[in-house]
Amino acid sequence: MDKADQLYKMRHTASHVLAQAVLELFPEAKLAIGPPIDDGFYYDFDLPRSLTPEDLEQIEKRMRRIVKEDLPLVRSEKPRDDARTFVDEKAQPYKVELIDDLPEGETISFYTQGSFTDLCRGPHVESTGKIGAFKLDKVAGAYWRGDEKRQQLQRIYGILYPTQGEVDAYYERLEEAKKRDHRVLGKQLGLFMNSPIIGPGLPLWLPKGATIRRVLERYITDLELDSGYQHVYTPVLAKPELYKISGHWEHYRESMFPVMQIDSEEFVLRPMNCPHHIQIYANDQHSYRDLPVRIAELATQYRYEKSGELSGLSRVRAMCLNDAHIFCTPEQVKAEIKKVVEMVQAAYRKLGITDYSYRLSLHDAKNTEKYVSKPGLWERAENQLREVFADLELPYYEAPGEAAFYGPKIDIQLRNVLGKEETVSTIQVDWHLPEQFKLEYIGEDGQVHQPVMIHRGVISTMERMVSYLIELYAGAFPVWLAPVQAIVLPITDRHTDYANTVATQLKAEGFRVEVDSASERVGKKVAAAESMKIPYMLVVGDRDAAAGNVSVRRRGQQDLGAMPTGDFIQLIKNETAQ
Ligand code: TSB
Ligand code: ZN
Repeated sequence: MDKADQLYKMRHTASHVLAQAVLELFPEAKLAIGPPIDDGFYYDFDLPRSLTPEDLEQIEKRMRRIVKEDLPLVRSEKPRDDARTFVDEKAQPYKVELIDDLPEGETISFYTQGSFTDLCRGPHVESTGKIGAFKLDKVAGAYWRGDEKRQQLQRIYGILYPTQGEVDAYYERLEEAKKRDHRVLGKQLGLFMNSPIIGPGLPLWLPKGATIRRVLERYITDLELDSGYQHVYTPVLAKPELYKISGHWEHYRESMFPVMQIDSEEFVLRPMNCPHHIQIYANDQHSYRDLPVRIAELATQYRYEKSGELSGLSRVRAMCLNDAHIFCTPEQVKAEIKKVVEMVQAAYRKLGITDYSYRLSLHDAKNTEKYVSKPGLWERAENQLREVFADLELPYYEAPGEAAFYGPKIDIQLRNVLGKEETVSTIQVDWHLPEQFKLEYIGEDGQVHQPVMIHRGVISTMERMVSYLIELYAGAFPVWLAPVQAIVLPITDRHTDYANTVATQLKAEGFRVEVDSASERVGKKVAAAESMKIPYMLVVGDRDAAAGNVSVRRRGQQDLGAMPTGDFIQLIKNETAQ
């Protein structure tokens, strides 16, 4: 959302109206910040007690009164000292802190509506009557400045659109989205679980979820083997020294689990696999003739993600990445990246992912804590990626401050069912780690040279990709991915033997098949299979058994009629071969 957008201004003004309403009802409230966001706005408050749903109703009522009053929003500017005194007198310590943090020389502006004034850059709509249609949605906990060590605040969220029709449409979309939410479906379809005694962000894959994962892993491993990758296995622990050399210690430590001591040595869980693959590369001498060396692993890594950010399978603390590190000559970088882009495109075609965008994730020169600083490193690597986009004629957008600490990335961005954008596949150019580890190859000139590294994840983490696919397909996976591809439904107990014969035939052809031999009406079994989103239901009764047939029903009420079992096998083979 652009700041100049009318909708941005409406949502931003609504957050001021919310703050005014809260202050009128709770004069001792301390205000933190209140920005516009996708679908609406929020404001963080420090309040003497927890808000109840009734409070939310009262606050919303009060907001509607302020809207009716149609108060104009008036901008004013104050010198720093006056600004500070002003918010201090109003007993607003969070605002004092915000002013203290503003860089010297910055204009300090306020917006006033009626009796309420807030520190704010703007912009806003002209008056409180022009904020559109809204509804207060919920209250959630939030920390001041997102820092868990600081004050816990209450965040009130509102939904806002220009018209009531759009607000209603938002809630309808939300209802629809909830049905697709991978956390809901993951439970319903028995794909994964969490256990409080194991811990947050550490999901367990159940047999059906593990089947989907295994199919994906086989698919991508085969594709990598065809594309000249070599697969390795490496341990999930290493000594901190490894990460001190790589720079993770300096730039990535906040995302690492703490050190553990064993005997007289220290170890850490790895947050990334690159330094391990580097050790494998460095184990041999390389000539330019061997390059590129492509080292791949379905590698488990551990990251400390804040508990508030964890979500189902899409953001976890233990994850298995479809990782690879390509070691190549500087001349080979662009061609290798293009191959990876093509691999991503091929994988997405196979997975049925069509709605994605390319993000060029760049560094932020001001943030030296997050990024390594070496002369020329960023310009060279970032320009190489821009050239790849130009050569491939791919549309993309740039995102400063989203690079890895060691280099820029091509990130492939997908939206989850709630509209949240997530990075899935990633391709990264790295001139930093090869230098840190003094990697070498002998060039055509007989001299020692330094290779360049490309880090890439095509499927990304199994966790994130599967969370995305569950939502994409609303759990109704294409046949090749479905954990159970067909279920045989005997009409009565009499037909169970024949059902088992059919299942055996299908299993012999490599299909994942179950038999529902419960003593239930077949209608009930069909309903159960539909709710598990199994692609094919094979109903078998007397006539089928006599003729060697199955009566085929496709998920979603399509009756394909009776056919010889062999014909069905051909049908499902054709479908999974694509
Ligand atoms: C590609 N060293 C590189 C690797 O060689 C690397 O780790 N890159 S990464 O940090 O960007 O992570 C790769 C991908 O893992 C991301 O693009 C994202 O899709 C996925 N990912 C990152 N963090 C999480 C998480 N907490 N839960 C699930 N998936 C994650
Ligand atoms: Zn890496």
